[in-house]
Amino acid sequence: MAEYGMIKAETRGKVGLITFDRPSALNALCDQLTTELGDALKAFDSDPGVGAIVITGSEKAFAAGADIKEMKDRTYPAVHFEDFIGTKWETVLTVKKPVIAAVAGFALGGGCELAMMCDIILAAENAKFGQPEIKLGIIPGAGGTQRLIRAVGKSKAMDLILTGRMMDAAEAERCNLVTRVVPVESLVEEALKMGEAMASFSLPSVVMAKEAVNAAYEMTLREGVRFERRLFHSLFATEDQKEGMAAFAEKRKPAFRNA
Ligand code: CO8
Repeated sequence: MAEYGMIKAETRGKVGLITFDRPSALNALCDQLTTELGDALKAFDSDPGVGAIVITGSEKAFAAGADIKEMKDRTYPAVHFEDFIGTKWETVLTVKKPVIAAVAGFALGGGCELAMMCDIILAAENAKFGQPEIKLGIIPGAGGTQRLIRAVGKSKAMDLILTGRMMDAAEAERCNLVTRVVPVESLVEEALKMGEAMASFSLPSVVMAKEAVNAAYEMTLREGVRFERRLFHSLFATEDQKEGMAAFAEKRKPAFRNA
């Protein structure tokens, strides 16, 4: 695994674990950190030994947003022509394997948006989510206005985006932003367990299940069901479908080969 300066990337069993390591700035997402995150995600996605990926920060902060000090002097023409927050910030959306955000502490602005780009958010009891951009004279720029409303509905999204307030883990669980809340000290272990469970199944089915669920964001119900049906049918062309069903009939554990 490559060495990075602002993140750590390691494999734990069949799970790729990426840990933000920029404590001096509460893991603010500067250019270097974002580049390293993208590189590590691509490396894990193409590693046949990895079946799922966990992204986490420290106990104090998942990520306190885009780096304000790096952004503050940028001009309109510069951000426009560079396409600031362009595709590089969204590499996580191109990953085929499941990506779990394990969030403790602050997940603010771009940090909250990054967590929402992941497939699942698992929160520690001390997690705090928010889109405080309004306090800086800007608005969310990495999908916050679009993904938050889909996750929590209009009133809550407007409340968070227009007041810039933070919501705690209990509120985030009540409004379905996160799948569940766990103690801070077991956050990473629980996320790895979740990833390991996913990685134990046939990769083609895991990848297609993720793709089908994500398609629901962008399709009508009729198109989405049609898309799901096509993927479902295609899995009957895999060896793992034969193995999974034979193993059930023979009352044994399946030995998936990702084929
Ligand atoms: N950028 C740069 N530095 C930061 C950031 C940040 N977002 N957040 C914290 N830091 C730095 C602080 O400046 C401080 O550095 P120093 O010690 O050198 O002064 C250090 O981290 C510790 O921070 P605090 O002393 O402020 O710690 P506190 O515990 O008192 O407060 C808070 C924690 C409440 C999280 C506070 O730091 C804060 O409000 N941070 C800013 C949060 C914010 O506004 N985030 C949104 C940024 S804008 C954005 O994300 C736009 C999205 C664009 C898309 C991104 C795509 C992924």
